[in-house]
Amino acid sequence: MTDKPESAPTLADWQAAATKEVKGADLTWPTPEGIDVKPLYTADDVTADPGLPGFAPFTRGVRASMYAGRPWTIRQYAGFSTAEASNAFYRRNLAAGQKGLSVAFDLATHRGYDSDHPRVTGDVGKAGVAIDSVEDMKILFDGIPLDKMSVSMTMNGAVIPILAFFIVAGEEQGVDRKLLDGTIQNDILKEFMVRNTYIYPPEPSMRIISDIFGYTSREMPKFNSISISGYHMQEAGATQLHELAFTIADGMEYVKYGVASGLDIDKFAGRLSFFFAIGMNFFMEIAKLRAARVLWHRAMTQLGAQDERSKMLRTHCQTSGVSLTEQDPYNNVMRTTIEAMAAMLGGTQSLHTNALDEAIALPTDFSARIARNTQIVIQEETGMTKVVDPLGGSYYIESLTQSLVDGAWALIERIQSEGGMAKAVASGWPKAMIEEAAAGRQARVDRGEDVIVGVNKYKLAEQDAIEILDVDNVAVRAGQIERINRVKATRDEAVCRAALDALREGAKGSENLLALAVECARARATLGEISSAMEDVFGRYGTQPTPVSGIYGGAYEDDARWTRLTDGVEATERRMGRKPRMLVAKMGQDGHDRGANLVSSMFGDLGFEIVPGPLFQTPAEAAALALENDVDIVGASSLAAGHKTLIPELIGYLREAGRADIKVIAGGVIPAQDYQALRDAGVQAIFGPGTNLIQAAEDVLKLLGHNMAPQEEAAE
Ligand code: MLC
Ligand code: 5AD
Repeated sequence: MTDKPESAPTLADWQAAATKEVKGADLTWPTPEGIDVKPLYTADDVTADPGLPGFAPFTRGVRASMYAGRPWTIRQYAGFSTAEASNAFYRRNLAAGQKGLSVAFDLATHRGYDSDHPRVTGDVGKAGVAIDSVEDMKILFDGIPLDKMSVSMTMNGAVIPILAFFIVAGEEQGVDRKLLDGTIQNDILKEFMVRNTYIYPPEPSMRIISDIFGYTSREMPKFNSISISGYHMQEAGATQLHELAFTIADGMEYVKYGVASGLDIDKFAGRLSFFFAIGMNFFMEIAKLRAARVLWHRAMTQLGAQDERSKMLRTHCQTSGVSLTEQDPYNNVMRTTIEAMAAMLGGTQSLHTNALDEAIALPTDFSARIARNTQIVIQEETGMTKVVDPLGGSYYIESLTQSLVDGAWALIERIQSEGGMAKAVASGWPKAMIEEAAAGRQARVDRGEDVIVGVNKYKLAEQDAIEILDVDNVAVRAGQIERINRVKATRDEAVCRAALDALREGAKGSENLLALAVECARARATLGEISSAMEDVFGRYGTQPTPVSGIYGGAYEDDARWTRLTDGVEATERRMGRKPRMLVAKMGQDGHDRGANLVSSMFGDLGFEIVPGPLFQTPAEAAALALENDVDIVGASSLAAGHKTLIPELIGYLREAGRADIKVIAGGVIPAQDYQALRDAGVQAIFGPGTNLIQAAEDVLKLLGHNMAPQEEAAE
């Protein structure tokens, strides 16, 4: 028996029926990836058989049994304050059902500075845990057996000292290096593109990665030597297609470097791992993970890998931070649930689900519990893990997977033809592509074309206050400095000096830097000392931001709200006798520059003269830049919790120089609880996450003394 009518309707019949229902409207959805998503997919859209899970090219997953055999690892990224506080947090989380660890280090550590360094006063213990020596690392894993627990460490800049501390902490726990299980992020190319916690210039940074591949493939066979990350690209505004293509191209570059340094591809490629963001475009994200596996298999075959394990893309995923909102934050629980489901339906190996207070501060015990339980509920209450790749064979999913494979491969081929990803990163075009996509997205949100519930639609009249985590950075720093001094006072100085000298010499030559750093870690050299021994030879890298222009303004062509602002800027210019001038300042070790770049682009498009401040300035340096350029306003962008220390200091320097007239405004991840303290310090306007830039520009013009015309008049 069949339920099909005698004469089955054709696609043309469906088209006619649908067209009639919507009165001829075009239902095609042009996505930011440049894929025209149709309202219906059928067997005609599926061009390739996805094969079987556990077999090449792994479209349907890297394991034959996938979650039916073993669910993905619930691996929550966490770290704050001291090693003691983070260790206690990890233990509570493991007892409550978390399965793997993932360490978030503070920005001082990322950038190779000890907690006593004058450049990092605002950063110690803030965005992650402060680690200065192997003694801190031992406390971090106290009571956590490193041969049993797999540990991911998100470290890229100071990767050599951190991995050395980890190895020695294991050693002093009595764990054989061969049994150390985990992952080090170690992905520097995306740091130069989007995340910005690099220390050394690109060439020596790439050497460090090859040295880590060499050391871990010999000494730590269970350890994943890299986590090639697209996550931060999507966070910076990249489309899923860009995230996919650039990440695979990054992976290919690392493999080429490893091979060029003399390693056998199949000796290290099986321990390369990946990391993707999972945002709100549900089906696109599922297809992205499937496409990533196909692409990596193809890329590794092309690069000459023989072993199937070398061609198998294993990945961690994290739900998208940038998709979450400060406004009506409980909505973030739903967003994260949807994203977590996309990650599992895409076949991730490991997952972090963000906490509902993501856009405001680091997770509390409460918000971490809800985030963790989101995964546990999916794993243990829904039956979703019982079937491997349950969306395999969906016409839409298979077609979307193929579109992403084709689109990304075209981009990858372009990158290869231009000499590979390191060259592309140096030339800057991938970063520019990401920033253009970010500006386009921001304009769509500000115009209400892309809906964000609670931000540009269904807004609450009043926000409920929620409890947030606040780290007493002054106390953490004082405690760290005390421990650094104790370590230095009790170590054998001659042994320590000799180990650091050997590392410095090794940096000049070709000896394995990780092996040399392990000796330094054993001798109780600090992270700052190990980093600067290499910095003596490699130097420290810095760049100038280059904001894109025309994208944000372009989206507003002929828009009355925009014209009203440009009129305002012109009037201000006439009044001041020159264009209004704004320094967009980034202080401290916070490298999140999406917001700062967006503000620079947008105000630049409006007709401001923008001074784009370099990353990592001290308040004194930012003040000097403001004075030198005689700016009217300083916009300080802060996303790593340093605002309460850094911005008041900046204002202090401006006042000292007799320039209290320079207006200071602040933007970024700033909790409402801190607004009053900043205002008391002299901050004249604060723009939190989800700020509409059109509104922000209006406020800035008012601050500069411009009387905005009422909206209605200007719109005529
Ligand atoms: C898995 N296994 C199975 C199986 N599934 N065995 C039999 N049947 C099945 N169905 C085996 C695997 O082969 C493996 O053993 C072991 O179980 C563990 O499984 P896994 O799938 O490898 O998971 P895991 O150990 O969790 O490793 C996942 C990973 C890894 C490979 C993606 O690299 C990882 O954990 N990455 C996490 C990265 C991370 O947390 N990053 C945070 C970034 S935050 P074997 O022996 O084969 O290994 C960030 C934010 C910021 O960056 O900017 O600060
Ligand atoms: N603890 C928990 N999550 C963190 N993130 C960053 N630092 C921490 C931390 N210390 C998460 C946030 C952010 C992403 C990059 O990682 O979700 O958006």
